[in-house]
Amino acid sequence: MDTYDLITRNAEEVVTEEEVRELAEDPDGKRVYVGYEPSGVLHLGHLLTANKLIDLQEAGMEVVVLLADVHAYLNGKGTFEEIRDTAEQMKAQFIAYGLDEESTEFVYGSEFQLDEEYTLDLHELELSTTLNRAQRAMAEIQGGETAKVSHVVYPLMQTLDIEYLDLDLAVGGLDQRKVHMLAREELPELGYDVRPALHTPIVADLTSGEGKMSSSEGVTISMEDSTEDLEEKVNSAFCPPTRDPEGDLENPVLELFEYHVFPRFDEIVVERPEKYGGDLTYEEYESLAADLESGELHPADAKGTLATYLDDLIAPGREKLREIRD
Ligand code: IYR
Repeated sequence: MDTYDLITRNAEEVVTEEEVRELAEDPDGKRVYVGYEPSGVLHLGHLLTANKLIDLQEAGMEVVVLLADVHAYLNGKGTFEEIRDTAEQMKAQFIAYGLDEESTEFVYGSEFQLDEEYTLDLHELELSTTLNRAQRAMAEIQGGETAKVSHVVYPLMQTLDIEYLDLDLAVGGLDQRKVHMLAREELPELGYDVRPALHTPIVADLTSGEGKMSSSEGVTISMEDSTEDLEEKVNSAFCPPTRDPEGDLENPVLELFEYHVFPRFDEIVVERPEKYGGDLTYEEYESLAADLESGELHPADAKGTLATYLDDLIAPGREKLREIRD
């Protein structure tokens, strides 16, 4: 795969293609990051951006994972001490999942976000950004409750992180896009460079195929799930034959194959008894999707296979969590 394709595969949005093409010409040592509000247990949402980081590591880039403790605090996720604790667990699970321990830089937000220079830049951004703009940037991240002052400070700090971590590229789920757009507008106002961004898709809710899969609503798959939990969840997933059934619905089973399984395995084997046609082997997502649509692949076989591969991906992190908790 060519470097640009590797960098951008499975990205829902590239801002801007031209800037990312330029990066792809000389990716070695370029710095890229994702920031996460620390959470004790990783779920598929975290793993989707982690897959992108693994692609970028493979492309030769330097990966920074921001353990956004101050952001989590501003978003009401607990006391500083609790947040720090969960951040350590999060880091251990990312490494178990496959981020390279040697070359990945894990940084706590509080290591630089409380410095004087950062704080003064933050105040400058507070002066130049309207309340309305900051609230809009935050709306999708914060998920609905009444905005506190902390909720408008949050996106401004996320803007500054891109400069203070000396990054060449910002990565996040589509829910981060408005913050990255704000950053592209505001950083030059402070005399800093504009950076490109890549946004990963948001996977639909497993059982309904609507909206987004999230830990706060509906069903998500996490490092805490046992093999049986996982099978049960995947077996009850919505799985029509096509990718875009109708209206705003999605096929979450196909989405999970595309964004979670195919990027991490060279081939996928669907095991079937001879009397049902024997095993099927796929090297790319498109062939599996085509077989599901034509009826060659039965949804029940697709789900069983999905559960097996997801279980493989989750097993090392699940093991790590057990170790930490014991
Ligand atoms: N807003 C993210 C967390 C976060 C991301 C980045 I990139 C930062 O620089 C800081 C925080 C979330 O929704 O989890």
